[in-house]
Amino acid sequence: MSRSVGTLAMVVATALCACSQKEAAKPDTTKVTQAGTPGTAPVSLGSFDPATHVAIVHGKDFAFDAPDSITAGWTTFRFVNDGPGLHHLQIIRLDSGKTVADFGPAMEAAGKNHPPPPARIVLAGGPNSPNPPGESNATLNMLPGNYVLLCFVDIPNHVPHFTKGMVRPLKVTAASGAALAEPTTDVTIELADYAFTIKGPLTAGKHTFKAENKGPQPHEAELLRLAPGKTMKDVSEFMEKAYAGTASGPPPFDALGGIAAEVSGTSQYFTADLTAGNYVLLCFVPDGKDGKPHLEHGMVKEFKVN
Ligand SMILES: [Cu+2]
Repeated sequence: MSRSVGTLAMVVATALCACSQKEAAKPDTTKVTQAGTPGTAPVSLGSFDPATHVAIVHGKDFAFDAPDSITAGWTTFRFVNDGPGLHHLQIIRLDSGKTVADFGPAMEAAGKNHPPPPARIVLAGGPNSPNPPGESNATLNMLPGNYVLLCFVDIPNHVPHFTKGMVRPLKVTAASGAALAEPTTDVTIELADYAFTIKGPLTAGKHTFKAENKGPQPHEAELLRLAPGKTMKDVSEFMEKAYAGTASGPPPFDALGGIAAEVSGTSQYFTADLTAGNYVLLCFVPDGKDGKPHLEHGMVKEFKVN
Protein backbone atom coordinates (compact mmCIF):
# COMPACT_ATOMS: atom_id res chain seq x y z
CA MET A 1 0.00 0.00 0.00
CA SER A 2 2.24 2.87 1.03
CA ARG A 3 5.39 3.76 -0.82
CA SER A 4 8.97 4.74 -0.39
CA VAL A 5 11.78 4.45 -2.88
CA GLY A 6 14.63 5.42 -0.55
CA THR A 7 16.84 2.36 -0.47
CA LEU A 8 15.47 0.69 -3.57
CA ALA A 9 18.67 1.07 -5.56
CA MET A 10 20.84 -1.11 -3.41
CA VAL A 11 18.21 -3.76 -2.88
CA VAL A 12 17.38 -4.03 -6.57
CA ALA A 13 21.04 -4.15 -7.49
CA THR A 14 21.48 -7.07 -5.10
CA ALA A 15 18.44 -8.83 -6.50
CA LEU A 16 19.62 -8.45 -10.07
CA CYS A 17 23.06 -9.81 -9.25
CA ALA A 18 21.37 -12.77 -7.57
CA CYS A 19 19.38 -13.25 -10.78
CA SER A 20 22.31 -14.00 -13.03
CA GLN A 21 23.64 -16.54 -10.55
CA LYS A 22 20.22 -18.10 -10.23
CA GLU A 23 19.80 -18.46 -13.97
CA ALA A 24 23.03 -20.39 -14.13
CA ALA A 25 21.89 -22.66 -11.30
CA LYS A 26 18.42 -23.35 -12.83
CA PRO A 27 16.38 -23.74 -9.66
CA ASP A 28 13.62 -26.33 -9.66
CA THR A 29 10.49 -24.25 -9.04
CA THR A 30 8.14 -27.20 -9.52
CA LYS A 31 8.91 -28.99 -6.28
CA VAL A 32 7.69 -26.23 -3.98
CA THR A 33 4.03 -26.80 -3.35
CA GLN A 34 1.60 -25.83 -0.69
CA ALA A 35 -1.90 -26.92 0.20
CA GLY A 36 -4.53 -24.55 -1.18
CA THR A 37 -7.88 -23.86 0.42
CA PRO A 38 -9.58 -27.00 1.71
CA GLY A 39 -11.13 -29.08 -1.04
CA THR A 40 -8.94 -27.69 -3.83
CA ALA A 41 -5.88 -29.14 -5.49
CA PRO A 42 -2.46 -28.07 -4.15
CA VAL A 43 -1.19 -24.85 -5.70
CA SER A 44 2.32 -24.72 -7.13
CA LEU A 45 4.31 -21.76 -5.93
CA GLY A 46 5.90 -19.47 -8.48
CA SER A 47 4.62 -20.86 -11.76
CA PHE A 48 3.91 -19.62 -15.27
CA ASP A 49 1.65 -21.36 -17.77
CA PRO A 50 2.54 -20.25 -21.33
CA ALA A 51 -0.77 -21.59 -22.68
CA THR A 52 -3.04 -19.51 -20.43
CA HIS A 53 -0.49 -16.78 -19.67
CA VAL A 54 -1.21 -17.06 -15.97
CA ALA A 55 1.69 -16.36 -13.61
CA ILE A 56 1.32 -17.34 -9.96
CA VAL A 57 3.35 -15.42 -7.41
CA HIS A 58 3.31 -16.10 -3.67
CA GLY A 59 4.25 -13.51 -1.06
CA LYS A 60 4.91 -13.83 2.66
CA ASP A 61 6.87 -12.06 5.43
CA PHE A 62 9.29 -11.28 3.69
CA ALA A 63 9.85 -13.01 0.37
CA PHE A 64 8.32 -13.69 -3.03
CA ASP A 65 8.12 -17.04 -4.73
CA ALA A 66 7.73 -16.32 -8.43
CA PRO A 67 8.71 -17.64 -11.84
CA ASP A 68 12.14 -16.40 -13.00
CA SER A 69 10.90 -15.74 -16.51
CA ILE A 70 7.66 -15.52 -18.50
CA THR A 71 6.81 -14.76 -22.14
CA ALA A 72 5.49 -11.42 -23.40
CA GLY A 73 1.84 -10.50 -23.93
CA TRP A 74 -1.31 -10.07 -21.86
CA THR A 75 -0.56 -11.90 -18.64
CA THR A 76 -2.67 -12.53 -15.56
CA PHE A 77 -0.69 -12.36 -12.34
CA ARG A 78 -2.33 -14.20 -9.48
CA PHE A 79 -0.84 -12.98 -6.24
CA VAL A 80 -1.30 -15.29 -3.26
CA ASN A 81 -0.49 -13.65 0.04
CA ASP A 82 0.48 -16.32 2.54
CA GLY A 83 0.81 -13.63 5.21
CA PRO A 84 0.84 -13.03 8.02
CA GLY A 85 1.23 -9.36 6.98
CA LEU A 86 -0.34 -7.35 4.16
CA HIS A 87 1.64 -7.52 0.91
CA HIS A 88 1.20 -6.67 -2.74
CA LEU A 89 3.01 -7.26 -6.01
CA GLN A 90 4.36 -4.15 -7.70
CA ILE A 91 5.83 -4.88 -11.11
CA ILE A 92 8.50 -2.48 -12.39
CA ARG A 93 10.02 -2.51 -15.87
CA LEU A 94 13.65 -1.46 -16.35
CA ASP A 95 14.40 0.45 -19.52
CA SER A 96 16.29 -1.50 -22.13
CA GLY A 97 19.97 -0.68 -22.37
CA LYS A 98 20.08 0.51 -18.76
CA THR A 99 22.38 -1.22 -16.37
CA VAL A 100 22.15 -1.57 -12.63
CA ALA A 101 24.94 1.05 -12.43
CA ASP A 102 22.68 3.57 -14.24
CA PHE A 103 19.67 2.56 -12.26
CA GLY A 104 21.12 2.87 -8.74
CA PRO A 105 22.05 6.60 -8.63
CA ALA A 106 18.75 7.51 -10.29
CA MET A 107 16.77 5.74 -7.58
CA GLU A 108 18.95 7.22 -4.84
CA ALA A 109 18.15 10.68 -6.19
CA ALA A 110 14.47 9.81 -6.47
CA GLY A 111 14.33 8.61 -2.89
CA LYS A 112 15.26 11.97 -1.39
CA ASN A 113 11.99 13.84 -1.78
CA HIS A 114 9.58 11.21 -3.10
CA PRO A 115 9.44 12.65 -6.63
CA PRO A 116 8.04 10.40 -9.35
CA PRO A 117 10.33 7.46 -10.13
CA PRO A 118 13.07 8.19 -12.67
CA ALA A 119 12.40 7.61 -16.34
CA ARG A 120 14.64 4.57 -16.32
CA ILE A 121 11.98 2.55 -14.56
CA VAL A 122 8.31 2.15 -15.37
CA LEU A 123 5.68 1.34 -12.77
CA ALA A 124 3.88 -1.34 -14.76
CA GLY A 125 1.19 -2.39 -12.28
CA GLY A 126 0.41 -5.73 -10.69
CA PRO A 127 -2.05 -7.13 -8.15
CA ASN A 128 -2.62 -4.97 -5.07
CA SER A 129 -2.98 -6.17 -1.47
CA PRO A 130 -5.43 -8.96 -0.63
CA ASN A 131 -6.29 -9.86 2.96
CA PRO A 132 -3.89 -12.54 4.17
CA PRO A 133 -4.24 -15.39 3.57
CA GLY A 134 -5.85 -14.53 0.28
CA GLU A 135 -5.44 -13.84 -3.37
CA SER A 136 -5.71 -10.91 -5.79
CA ASN A 137 -5.02 -10.56 -9.49
CA ALA A 138 -4.12 -8.19 -12.28
CA THR A 139 -3.85 -8.66 -16.02
CA LEU A 140 -1.35 -6.51 -17.87
CA ASN A 141 0.46 -6.41 -21.17
CA MET A 142 4.06 -7.46 -20.52
CA LEU A 143 6.70 -6.32 -23.00
CA PRO A 144 9.97 -8.22 -23.41
CA GLY A 145 12.63 -6.95 -21.03
CA ASN A 146 13.87 -6.93 -17.48
CA TYR A 147 11.49 -6.40 -14.62
CA VAL A 148 11.61 -6.29 -10.84
CA LEU A 149 8.89 -7.54 -8.49
CA LEU A 150 8.63 -5.52 -5.29
CA CYS A 151 6.48 -5.03 -2.23
CA PHE A 152 6.18 -1.37 -1.22
CA VAL A 153 3.83 -2.10 1.68
CA ASP A 154 5.46 -0.42 4.68
CA ILE A 155 3.48 -1.73 7.64
CA PRO A 156 4.74 -1.59 10.33
CA ASN A 157 6.91 1.47 10.99
CA HIS A 158 6.95 2.73 7.39
CA VAL A 159 9.71 0.31 6.43
CA PRO A 160 8.93 -0.91 2.89
CA HIS A 161 9.00 -4.68 2.59
CA PHE A 162 11.36 -4.67 -0.39
CA THR A 163 14.08 -3.63 2.06
CA LYS A 164 13.33 -6.79 4.03
CA GLY A 165 13.63 -9.19 1.11
CA MET A 166 10.45 -8.73 -0.95
CA VAL A 167 12.28 -7.96 -4.20
CA ARG A 168 12.85 -10.33 -7.07
CA PRO A 169 13.90 -10.05 -10.75
CA LEU A 170 11.63 -11.25 -13.55
CA LYS A 171 12.66 -11.68 -17.17
CA VAL A 172 10.10 -11.36 -19.95
CA THR A 173 11.13 -13.02 -23.19
CA ALA A 174 9.61 -12.61 -26.65
CA ALA A 175 6.49 -14.71 -27.15
CA SER A 176 6.03 -17.25 -29.89
CA GLY A 177 2.62 -18.30 -31.14
CA ALA A 178 -0.68 -16.45 -30.99
CA ALA A 179 -0.99 -13.62 -28.48
CA LEU A 180 -3.78 -13.65 -25.95
CA ALA A 181 -6.48 -11.04 -26.40
CA GLU A 182 -6.83 -8.03 -24.14
CA PRO A 183 -9.51 -8.79 -21.50
CA THR A 184 -13.04 -7.47 -21.93
CA THR A 185 -14.46 -5.36 -19.15
CA ASP A 186 -17.77 -4.21 -17.76
CA VAL A 187 -16.58 -1.57 -15.28
CA THR A 188 -13.91 1.05 -15.96
CA ILE A 189 -12.12 2.90 -13.17
CA GLU A 190 -10.40 6.06 -14.34
CA LEU A 191 -7.50 7.19 -12.15
CA ALA A 192 -6.49 10.85 -12.22
CA ASP A 193 -4.78 13.50 -10.08
CA TYR A 194 -6.58 13.05 -7.63
CA ALA A 195 -9.76 11.09 -8.15
CA PHE A 196 -11.30 7.77 -9.08
CA THR A 197 -14.15 7.85 -11.61
CA ILE A 198 -16.15 4.65 -11.92
CA LYS A 199 -18.02 3.92 -15.16
CA GLY A 200 -20.25 0.87 -15.30
CA PRO A 201 -22.67 -1.09 -13.12
CA LEU A 202 -21.42 -1.85 -9.60
CA THR A 203 -23.78 -4.76 -9.11
CA ALA A 204 -23.23 -7.78 -6.87
CA GLY A 205 -21.23 -10.51 -8.57
CA LYS A 206 -17.92 -10.97 -10.30
CA HIS A 207 -16.61 -8.09 -12.42
CA THR A 208 -13.60 -7.47 -14.63
CA PHE A 209 -12.44 -3.93 -13.90
CA LYS A 210 -10.31 -1.89 -16.27
CA ALA A 211 -8.06 0.52 -14.37
CA GLU A 212 -7.04 3.33 -16.69
CA ASN A 213 -4.51 5.91 -15.53
CA LYS A 214 -5.32 9.28 -17.08
CA GLY A 215 -2.45 10.74 -15.01
CA PRO A 216 -0.19 12.64 -15.17
CA GLN A 217 1.15 10.97 -11.98
CA PRO A 218 1.36 7.22 -11.31
CA HIS A 219 -1.63 5.84 -9.40
CA GLU A 220 -2.87 2.63 -7.84
CA ALA A 221 -6.26 1.34 -6.74
CA GLU A 222 -6.61 -0.64 -3.53
CA LEU A 223 -10.13 -2.04 -3.13
CA LEU A 224 -11.47 -2.57 0.40
CA ARG A 225 -14.84 -3.94 1.43
CA LEU A 226 -15.73 -2.28 4.73
CA ALA A 227 -16.88 -4.50 7.57
CA PRO A 228 -20.56 -3.94 8.46
CA GLY A 229 -21.03 -0.61 10.24
CA LYS A 230 -17.45 0.52 9.56
CA THR A 231 -16.45 3.71 7.74
CA MET A 232 -13.37 5.22 6.13
CA LYS A 233 -12.64 6.81 9.52
CA ASP A 234 -12.28 3.31 11.04
CA VAL A 235 -9.94 2.36 8.19
CA SER A 236 -7.73 5.41 8.82
CA GLU A 237 -7.60 4.73 12.56
CA PHE A 238 -6.74 1.08 11.99
CA MET A 239 -4.00 1.97 9.49
CA GLU A 240 -2.46 4.42 11.93
CA LYS A 241 -2.28 1.70 14.60
CA ALA A 242 -0.98 -0.81 12.07
CA TYR A 243 1.89 1.54 11.20
CA ALA A 244 2.66 1.97 14.89
CA GLY A 245 2.51 -1.81 15.38
CA THR A 246 -0.29 -1.48 17.94
CA ALA A 247 -3.28 -2.71 15.89
CA SER A 248 -5.30 -5.45 17.56
CA GLY A 249 -8.36 -7.39 16.49
CA PRO A 250 -9.55 -7.90 12.94
CA PRO A 251 -9.18 -5.00 10.47
CA PRO A 252 -12.42 -3.06 9.79
CA PHE A 253 -12.20 -4.18 6.14
CA ASP A 254 -11.57 -7.02 3.75
CA ALA A 255 -8.79 -6.10 1.31
CA LEU A 256 -9.84 -7.44 -2.10
CA GLY A 257 -6.80 -6.33 -4.11
CA GLY A 258 -7.06 -3.98 -7.06
CA ILE A 259 -4.06 -2.77 -9.01
CA ALA A 260 -0.57 -1.69 -7.94
CA ALA A 261 0.83 1.57 -9.31
CA GLU A 262 0.84 2.16 -13.06
CA VAL A 263 2.21 5.13 -14.96
CA SER A 264 0.08 7.63 -16.84
CA GLY A 265 -1.40 6.37 -20.08
CA THR A 266 -1.48 2.68 -19.12
CA SER A 267 -4.34 0.34 -18.36
CA GLN A 268 -4.58 -2.98 -16.59
CA TYR A 269 -7.39 -5.23 -15.46
CA PHE A 270 -8.41 -7.03 -12.30
CA THR A 271 -11.32 -9.17 -11.24
CA ALA A 272 -13.17 -8.97 -7.95
CA ASP A 273 -16.31 -10.54 -6.60
CA LEU A 274 -18.59 -7.88 -5.15
CA THR A 275 -21.09 -8.77 -2.45
CA ALA A 276 -23.55 -6.36 -0.86
CA GLY A 277 -21.82 -3.78 1.28
CA ASN A 278 -19.79 -0.59 1.39
CA TYR A 279 -16.50 -0.32 -0.47
CA VAL A 280 -13.64 2.11 -0.81
CA LEU A 281 -10.93 2.62 -3.43
CA LEU A 282 -7.66 4.14 -2.19
CA CYS A 283 -4.42 5.38 -3.72
CA PHE A 284 -1.35 5.37 -1.43
CA VAL A 285 1.18 6.47 -4.08
CA PRO A 286 3.31 9.35 -2.72
CA ASP A 287 2.66 12.63 -4.43
CA GLY A 288 5.25 13.94 -6.87
CA LYS A 289 5.23 17.38 -5.24
CA ASP A 290 4.76 16.97 -1.49
CA GLY A 291 5.31 13.23 -0.92
CA LYS A 292 1.94 12.77 0.82
CA PRO A 293 -0.04 9.68 -0.16
CA HIS A 294 -2.58 10.54 -2.84
CA LEU A 295 -5.45 9.59 -0.54
CA GLU A 296 -4.59 12.69 1.48
CA HIS A 297 -5.12 14.67 -1.72
CA GLY A 298 -8.61 13.24 -2.00
CA MET A 299 -7.94 10.03 -3.91
CA VAL A 300 -10.54 8.10 -1.92
CA LYS A 301 -13.74 6.81 -3.50
CA GLU A 302 -16.51 5.20 -1.50
CA PHE A 303 -19.28 3.23 -3.16
CA LYS A 304 -22.07 0.87 -2.20
CA VAL A 305 -23.16 -2.44 -3.69
CA ASN A 306 -26.74 -3.51 -3.07
CU1 LIG B 1 5.03 -6.83 1.72
